[in-house]
Amino acid sequence: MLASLMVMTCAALGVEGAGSWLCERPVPSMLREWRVEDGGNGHRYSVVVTPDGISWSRAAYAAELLGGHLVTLESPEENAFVFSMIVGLDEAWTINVLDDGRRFQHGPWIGLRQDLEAREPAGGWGWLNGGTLTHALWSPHEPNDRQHAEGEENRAHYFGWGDIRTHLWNDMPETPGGTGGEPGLRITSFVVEYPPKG
Ligand SMILES: [Ca+2]
Ligand SMILES: [Ca+2]
Repeated sequence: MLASLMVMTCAALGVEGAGSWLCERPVPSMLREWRVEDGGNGHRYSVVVTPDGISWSRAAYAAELLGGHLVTLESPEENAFVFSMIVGLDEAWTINVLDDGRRFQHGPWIGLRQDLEAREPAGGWGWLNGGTLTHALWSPHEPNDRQHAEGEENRAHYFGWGDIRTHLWNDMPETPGGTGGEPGLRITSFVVEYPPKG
């Protein structure tokens, strides 16, 4: 159902340039509702996979094209629901191996970003919809605002280490693996949140 929604969106908008990647390849995805009767908010969620990698801003733009927004995880329960959608989805994760052999799991972008004027590394984080970050689920030692050649870490995504994918988050530059950045470092997916039906 959602796959056809995406195809329609691309065709209807005649997306070129910035959005053309959406139309160039099939997009594995699923659409799930966090049902009110299950304690949820009635919103629907999908995972969009972009095998060549995608910047946070392009992901946010694409989420709007699809009729939603980058996911805003405003409770631990909502975060757990979304994580249950992505944890087993291999295409949504990439593995980054450092020179010293340590391995990290890089999962989907989420709609969490940092005010550029804020104090580093933990200040000024907030949701795209203006919601405040009332419960931060950072991975241990994150956010660390690790300096990359392509910039500071001011956007957030799901993260893990070794072979473990977790429900916890890491801060990351807007364009991972950008010019001068770490070769091969990519985020290859994002989660879209849609309003309730009707
Ligand atoms: Ca930062
Ligand atoms: Ca980080």
